Amino acid sequence: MRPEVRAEYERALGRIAGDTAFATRLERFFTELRNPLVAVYGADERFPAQWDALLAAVAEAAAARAPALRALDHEREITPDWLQREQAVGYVTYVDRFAGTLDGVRERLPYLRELGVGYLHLMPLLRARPQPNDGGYAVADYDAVEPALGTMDDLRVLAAELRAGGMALCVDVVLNHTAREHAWAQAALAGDERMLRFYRTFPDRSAPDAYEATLPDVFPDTAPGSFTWVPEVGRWVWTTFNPYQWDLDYSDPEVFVAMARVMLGLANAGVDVLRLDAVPFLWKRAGTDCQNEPEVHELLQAFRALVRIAAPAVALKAEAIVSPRDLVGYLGAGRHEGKECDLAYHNVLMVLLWSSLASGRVALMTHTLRAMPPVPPGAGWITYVRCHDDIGWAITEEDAGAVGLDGYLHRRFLADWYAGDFPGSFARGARFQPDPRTGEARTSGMAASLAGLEAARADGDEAAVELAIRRVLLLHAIAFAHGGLPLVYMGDELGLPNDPAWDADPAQRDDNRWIHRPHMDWEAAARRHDPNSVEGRLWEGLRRLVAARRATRAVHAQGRSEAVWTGNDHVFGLYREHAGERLLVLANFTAEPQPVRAAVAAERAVGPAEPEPAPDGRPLRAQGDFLVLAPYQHAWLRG
Ligand code: OTU
Repeated sequence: MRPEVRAEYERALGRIAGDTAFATRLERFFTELRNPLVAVYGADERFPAQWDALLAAVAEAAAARAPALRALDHEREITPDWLQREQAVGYVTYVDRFAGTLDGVRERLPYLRELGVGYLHLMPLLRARPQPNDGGYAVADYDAVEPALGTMDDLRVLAAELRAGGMALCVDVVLNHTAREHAWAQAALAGDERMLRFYRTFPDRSAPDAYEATLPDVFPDTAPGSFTWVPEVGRWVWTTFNPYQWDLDYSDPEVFVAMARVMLGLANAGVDVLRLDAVPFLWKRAGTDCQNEPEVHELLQAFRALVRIAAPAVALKAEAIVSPRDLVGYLGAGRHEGKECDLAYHNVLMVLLWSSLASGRVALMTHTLRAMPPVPPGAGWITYVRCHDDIGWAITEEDAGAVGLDGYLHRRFLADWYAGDFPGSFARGARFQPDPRTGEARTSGMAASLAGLEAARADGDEAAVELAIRRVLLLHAIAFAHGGLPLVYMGDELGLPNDPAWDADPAQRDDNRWIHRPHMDWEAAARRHDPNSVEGRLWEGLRRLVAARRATRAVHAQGRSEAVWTGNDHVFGLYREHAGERLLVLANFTAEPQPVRAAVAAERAVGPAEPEPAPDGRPLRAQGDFLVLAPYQHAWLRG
């Protein structure tokens, strides 16, 4: 450290004298915190005061950390792969829709334990503006829980109970924007100049027009444009998402420090994983799409370092729904390696799974995954089949072209297929935010409905029901084996269909993502032990996957992961290797039996023995030189 930097470090250290663990972490991560902030704010005269405030906040948070959390800090420092292990399986749900309140969630924990869940992501639960509030993503107060769900104390109690049972808690930090009802925005509306500078605002259309020339529309249908005229301040406010979600201006160092305080507060309430919402949008630059700018990665590195100093048990998860090439950067690429987020959503895998299921072909998935850089050391993916948002068909022209497809036409095919508009489609989803200019659309729908279960049940077609169940399990099997922390979204474990009453609430009517955010159906859950019911078959299928993961060290997120050409365009191959174990998962993406040369397995010295019982529930058939997969079968061959 340079002498003047050392002086800053020693001042921070002095604030929490006697805590040797803190001193070690502060020294270790001091420049990892400082350098990116200097890179972004170094020339800003406001920076020195904010830097001092940040160090004070870090020291204060570290000093206030409860003994149980300090113990966890230590435990995770010596188990840095705690989110990457074969035991890790996550579950995602809305508090109100699952169990009414935070206390209600505590009562439902046995259900989650039975499924094998070790990580619980509760959807936005901080106090939001009144409806509409984008499912809680328009936060009015980061220091309070939404009153209908409980209090900050309830959150602390829940976190402690989860911790005692070995379950990690993930909570959203909506850091790109606040609700216009947040105190900062309210002060700005009342004429506070300093608070107005927390947001990006413009006196006239010249800058907004210039930005919009290269800005894509996130909600082209319901919230076109990225700026909202706010008469109270006589300015255009940057609103990437809805008009009531005001983008914060991270070029103001005080905004960074304010959000750092929010994160440290949640960490000390006992939250284990912070889901950083919409991170690609944090930095804006004229002439670009204002996503994935280099400054975003500097800011994320700084957030990571400050959490590591004050609360090392806590991990950061990036929500960056971007193209394959941009995605890996959020896990820390290049000079940010090992210094950025611990986890990032693998939206590319999600898209490819549904693409393969619609087409019955796996070449695009195999090629795209092979072309992606491996996860940087120490980081891991979040793997999932669907989420609370839409599926945006992020398939590039380049990847499509490499396997002889036209990217645009394939994206349109997928939107048509999953809306149920393509002849022969089994899906019952909906178009989300169709873009009239391009004809493209994203897709909403529950996994079961997209996979054909809703249509099959409506037709009373038992054979089709069986195929649909198999499809849901097939996609989860890849998510469970791929490498990363797999998430199950509430309802998919029971095959819950689209919510038929999703548009009953006028505040939600123009956002059909509510189709796949139903209330938990506890009557359906009660059928989960009936092996003949749909719920029972899905529940058992997922439990077999949890068991197969636990029994297979090769699924570790740090292990080697390679998409394999199987010689059959209908069968996906995924090879994993870790700690001396090998695993080849073969997955048939069609409703017909599909052969694969046994040599594909033999070359990798795996199989034919599967873990018992077979994760798919059906044994793998051998026929001469071939392994023959049953319709939508997934086979786990180990060596
Ligand atoms: C996120 O999604 C949340 O997951 C959404 O539920 C919110 O509406 C939104 O932020 C605003 O808070 O555009 O269509 O690259 O794609 O952040 C969903 C990231 C979104 C964005 C993602 C965003």
